[in-house]
Amino acid sequence: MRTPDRSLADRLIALREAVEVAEGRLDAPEVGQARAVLAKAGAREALGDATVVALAGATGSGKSTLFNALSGSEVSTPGVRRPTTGVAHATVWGRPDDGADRLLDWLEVPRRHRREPEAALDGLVLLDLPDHDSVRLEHRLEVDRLVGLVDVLVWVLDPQKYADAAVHERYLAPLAGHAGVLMVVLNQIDRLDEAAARACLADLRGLLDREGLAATPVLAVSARTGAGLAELRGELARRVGARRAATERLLADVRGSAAELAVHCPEEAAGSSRRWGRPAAGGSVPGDVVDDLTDALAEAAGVPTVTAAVERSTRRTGTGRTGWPVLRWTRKLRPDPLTRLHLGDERARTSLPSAGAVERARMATAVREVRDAAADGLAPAWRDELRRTAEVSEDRLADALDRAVGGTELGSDRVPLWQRAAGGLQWLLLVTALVGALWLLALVGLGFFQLDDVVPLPRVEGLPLPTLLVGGGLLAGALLALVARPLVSLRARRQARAADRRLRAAVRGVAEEELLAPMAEVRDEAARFCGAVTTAAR
Ligand SMILES: Nc1nc2c(ncn2[C@@H]2O[C@H](COP(=O)(O)OP(=O)(O)OP(=O)(O)O)[C@@H](O)[C@H]2O)c(=O)[nH]1
Ligand SMILES: [Mg+2]
Repeated sequence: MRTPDRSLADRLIALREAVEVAEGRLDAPEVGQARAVLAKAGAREALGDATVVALAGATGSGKSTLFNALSGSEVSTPGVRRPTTGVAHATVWGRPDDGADRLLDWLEVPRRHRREPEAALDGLVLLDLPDHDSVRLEHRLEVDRLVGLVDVLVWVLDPQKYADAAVHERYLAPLAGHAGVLMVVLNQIDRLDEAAARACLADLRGLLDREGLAATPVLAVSARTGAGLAELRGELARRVGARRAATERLLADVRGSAAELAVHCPEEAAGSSRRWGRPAAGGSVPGDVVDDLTDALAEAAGVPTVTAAVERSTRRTGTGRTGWPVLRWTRKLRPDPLTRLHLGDERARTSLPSAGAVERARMATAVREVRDAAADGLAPAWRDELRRTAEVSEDRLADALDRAVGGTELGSDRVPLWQRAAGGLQWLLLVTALVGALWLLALVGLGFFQLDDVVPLPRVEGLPLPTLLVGGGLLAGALLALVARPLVSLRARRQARAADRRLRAAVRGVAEEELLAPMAEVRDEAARFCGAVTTAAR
């Protein structure tokens, strides 16, 4: 299988993401190993596998001329008036990729030039720095900044100023511990005859040895004639090669570490071009499993108790309103089943009975089913994480459910028009019966005083009117109550169903917030982790 052309930088970014996701979630030794690889890579390597070589030195030593000679074209303008070079220039060897550009962005080198690929020097980024002893402060600052960042520092000296104390004290001596990153070039060697050149080189060598830079190579070159440039190129190629090897080692480390992390990702079917899969993110729990969970939670939260109370309470008030006024007061003796539950206060716990063993067992089963569905396609470590998440969620569930049920609006308090009308009619009928009764009473009184013949008794169809009023009023009232009863029941059932819907929606909301969302988050994280691991490993 061909290794995809992915830069070390991209792989490191991916590995870092995988470690970030795994932090605090995956308890596995591979995560620690990946962290160690990242620490080894450091910040500089994350920017690419280029070798940054900077030419530094005093003004007029010939840095820009040497830079151009190495670059093979006039990139940096050498000048007669000193100092010339104000900002760093760069030449990049090798195929264009954004790695070197990113690196130069990071180094803040704006002027860039690209060279044709040249096998030995591929990956070399050569910088021409402003002079170090510049009178202009910004030049000095630029040099100081870049000297600390580059991989190889080529210090360019000239025969006149090679022993300059400023260079030796400020730059070369402090680099004694880093002799490996330093090279010293004695430029303008064409200006000296052979004997003088040898003497000058010997003197410089002794100077460096005394400063603890015995391991630092010194090369004599002439940027103008090209003498010694081949050796300089050779030395640079060696450094580039070493760095490339180090990069390759790091690349292998990163890929190896990512491959180890990949045990926490599902393995795809053999024969597939991709070895590791990525679990689907987000809501993977099937609808019917969620429905089961909602049912179980609703039962455990006492939703059936509440809906039954809603039905009874609605029927109670309905019959109270439309029933026979004579019997109405008896209802007042029984308390409203709904008020007894103390719903509607979100701060306090309701008086709903807590779930019994059966409900609790059913709830646990439903939670387990949801968890198993969410764990589908996840590697064991992520399943563990999912289990921990579910446990935390379960602890919070009971309180959240009670709050949700207590805070749900159960139905409108609006009295239906027909119930109002029926109630009014009941009163009217009662008054009618009362009028009839009073009339009869008056008739009894008149009879007692033998006066019943004086007042004529109106009759309807042969029946005396007061008797008709009493009988009709009472009978019609009872009949109205009887007719209203099924309508009241119908309304009560409807109210109960509406309350049930609202309560279930609230319970579903709790399930979503406390259980499904945290689990989906674990899945998302697992997907992110496996995506990053795949990027870093393949
Ligand atoms: N004879 C001779 N002259 C050289 C050589 N290299 C550079 N020069 C000359 O030295 C002068 C300074 O060269 P630059 O390359 O501009 O020097 P620099 O180090 O870049 O100077 P700054 O940018 O000011 O720091 C120029 O006139 C070059 O032609 C060399 O090898 N031999
Ligand atoms: Mg210059």
